[in-house]
Order: sequence, then structure tokens, then C-alpha cells
Amino acid sequence: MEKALFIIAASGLCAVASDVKHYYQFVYELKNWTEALSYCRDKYTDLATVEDFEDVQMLNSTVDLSKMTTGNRAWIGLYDDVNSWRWSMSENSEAEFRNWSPGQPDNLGSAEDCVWMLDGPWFDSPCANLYRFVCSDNRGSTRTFVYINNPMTWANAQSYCRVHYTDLASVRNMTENQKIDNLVPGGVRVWIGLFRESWKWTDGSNYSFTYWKTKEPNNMNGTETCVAANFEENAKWENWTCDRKKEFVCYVGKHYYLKHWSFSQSLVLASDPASLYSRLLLVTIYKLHPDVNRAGCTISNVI
Ligand SMILES: *[C@@H]1O[C@H](CO)[C@@H](O)[C@H](O)[C@H]1NC(C)=O
Ligand SMILES: *[C@@H]1O[C@H](CO)[C@@H](O)[C@H](O)[C@H]1NC(C)=O
Ligand SMILES: *[C@@H]1O[C@H](CO)[C@@H](O)[C@H](O)[C@H]1NC(C)=O
Ligand SMILES: *[C@@H]1O[C@H](CO)[C@@H](O)[C@H](O)[C@H]1NC(C)=O
Ligand SMILES: *[C@@H]1O[C@H](CO)[C@@H](O)[C@H](O)[C@H]1NC(C)=O
Ligand SMILES: CC(=O)N[C@H]1CO[C@H](CO)[C@@H](O)[C@@H]1O
Ligand SMILES: [Ca+2]
Ligand SMILES: [Ca+2]
Repeated sequence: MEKALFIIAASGLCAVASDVKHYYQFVYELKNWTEALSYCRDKYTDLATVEDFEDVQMLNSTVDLSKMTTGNRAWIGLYDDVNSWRWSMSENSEAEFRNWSPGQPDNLGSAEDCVWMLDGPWFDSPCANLYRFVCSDNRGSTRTFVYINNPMTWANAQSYCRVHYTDLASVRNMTENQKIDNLVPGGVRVWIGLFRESWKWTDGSNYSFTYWKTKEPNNMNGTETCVAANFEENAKWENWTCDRKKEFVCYVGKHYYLKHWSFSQSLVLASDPASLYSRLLLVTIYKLHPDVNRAGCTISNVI
């Protein structure tokens, strides 16, 4: 298998096909989001990543609605990383102590990535809210906490602490939590240094392009951390609980190739890496989708 390399002759039309960033593969089987992810990584490259409007159109035009059985929605590779809590201060980033108030973190409206303390217990909250805050000052022999009576966003509070002290406070155990509580006037909410990442693509792509349906993500049931494209709404994104069984979309690409083939002599001989990559992508597409032939690509050689 490793040595069976196809070289595709590129005609004008074929070059168009080689510009495709993601070649989507719909799977019309019902799986929950985690099962869908494993399936895509095993059989193709990953769950579908959608990086721009071209991808949206490609996705939207690849679906066969007649094969969908669950409300014309299919899982894609976007999820809210609700388990990524860590501390701003690098030396404590993995410290595990938590003092959540009952029912927290609840990620209300899918928008709560930063943490404040009120009389001891902690709450997750939108990072843009303005609260007073507590810095850690590690410059002496012992760590001290400093209460800043000046409401700021979490990010501005972090910058302020980094400039004037060490960082936003990390809280490593109940003793430290109590010290902070004693420092802050009763009934005052203060940012501490705990925060998390939010939406991520399973293949590590940048989450910069967004295509949410209006009013999404809304975290309607408190646990909506996986995303499906709605093909009744131009493939717009909706958040759903990850245990729902849905059809899903994988993509085929570079990583697929690297996973299933290894480089050999004939590849090393190819002169232009860019055109080589295009050809490899086409090979992959061709292998899985003989229809690509219609785009004018022909296999000219088998080494
Ligand atoms: C998605 O496909 C539908 C049906 O073919 C079409 O009406 C709609 O315009 C498409 N939307 C986008 C964003 O491509
Ligand atoms: C809390 O952490 C501080 C700093 O590591 C340590 O000095 C103190 O002994 C700890 N207290 C408890 C109760 O673990
Ligand atoms: C993600 O996007 C940001 C802003 O567009 C850019 O600065 C950064 O380098 C990108 N990261 C990756 C891994 O591509
Ligand atoms: C939300 O929760 C309610 C009550 O548990 C349930 O009946 C409903 O199906 C859930 N909605 C979705 C879309 O999961
Ligand atoms: C998906 O299904 C698998 C196997 O049935 C199960 O182990 C897993 O917890 C499910 N994932 C979610 C998010 O419900
Ligand atoms: C699981 C869940 O609540 N899904 C919701 C996703 O968003 C749409 C549109 O707001 C709702 O209709 C779904 O119930
Ligand atoms: Ca909350
Ligand atoms: Ca939702």
C-alpha cells in the first residue's frame, strides 16, 4: 500500500479541485458526538472543520438531505471545552483546588469562561463583566494577596496584576481561599485567576470564523457543548447536548494522507512541494470519491 502512489495529471479543471481545503464526507449513521469523532479519526481525518464561507458552501452542497433521518442536522468538529479550567499564574496553572458554589459552573448562555468569588464560593461568569479583583504578590518570601477596589474586565484585571504585582490570584487550598475572603469586604464580587478556553475545533484549527444560527450558542439545557450544522438553515451552527445521536460530517485531507501512507522515494523526487501537496490531496480524494474524475482529473501514472 505504501508504495502504490498515484500521480494525477492536472488539467485546468483539476487544478480547481485541488484548491479544496476540506473535502467533506457525510456519514449517514446515527452516532453521538464522541462516537462520531472516533469514527472520523479512524476512517478519514477528523470531524468536519469549517473555516470560512467557502467551507460552508462546500458543506451545504455536499449533504444529501434524502439520507438524513434526524431533523437535517449533522455533527461537526466544534465543541465547547468546558474542562479546560486553569490558573492565570503559570506556576500554578494546573493547581486543582476548586471551591465552586453549588450549581456552578453553569456556563449560562454558553458565555462563562472566567471566575469570581463571593464571600468564599466561586462562580463562572462572562469575562467582560466588571468586577473588583484580587492579585497575588509573590515577590517577597511569602505570597500575599492584594485587593484592588477598582472594577475591571477579567483581562484588564489580569494585566493590572501582572504589571503591579505577580498575577491574578491563584487559590491552591481552603486556607488561601479564606485569606482572600478575609481581605475582601463582605458581599463584594472579586475576579480570581481561574479561566478556561471556549469553542475549539477537534483538529486544532483556529476558531476565528463563526457561523452560529441567531440566538446560538444558548446552552439551553446547561450541557450543550457540541455543535451540529442545521441544513434547513444554510448549514448554520447550533449547540446540542453531545449524547444525542445524529448523522455527522467528517473531512478528508492532509492528515488522512499522512496517517495512511508513508513517504517513499518517488515522493522525494517531486520537485515542487506545493504542487506535490495538491496532488496528494487529490489522490486521497480520488481514492475515496471516484466522482472526482468528473472534474477532469485523470490518473496518468502508477508508480
Ligand atoms: C444551501 O443549500 C440550499 C439547498 O440547496 C440552498 O437553497 C442554500 O442557498 C444553500 N446555502 C448556502 C449558504 O450555500
Ligand atoms: C495551603 O497552601 C500553602 C501554600 O502552598 C501552604 O503553605 C499551606 O500549608 C496550605 N494549607 C493547607 C491547609 O493545605
Ligand atoms: C489564529 O488566528 C490568530 C488571529 O487571526 C493568529 O494570530 C494566530 O496565529 C492563529 N493561530 C494559528 C495556530 O493559526
Ligand atoms: C432539555 O431538557 C428537557 C428536560 O430534561 C428535555 O425534555 C429536552 O428534550 C431537552 N432538550 C434537548 C433539545 O435536549
Ligand atoms: C457516546 O456513546 C458511547 C458509547 O455508547 C458512550 O461511552 C459515550 O459516553 C457517549 N458520549 C456522550 C457524550 O454521551
Ligand atoms: C439541545 C438544544 O437545546 N438544542 C437547541 C439548539 O438550538 C435550537 C435553536 O435555538 C433549539 O431549538 C434546540 O433545542
Ligand atoms: Ca455561572
Ligand atoms: Ca442551543
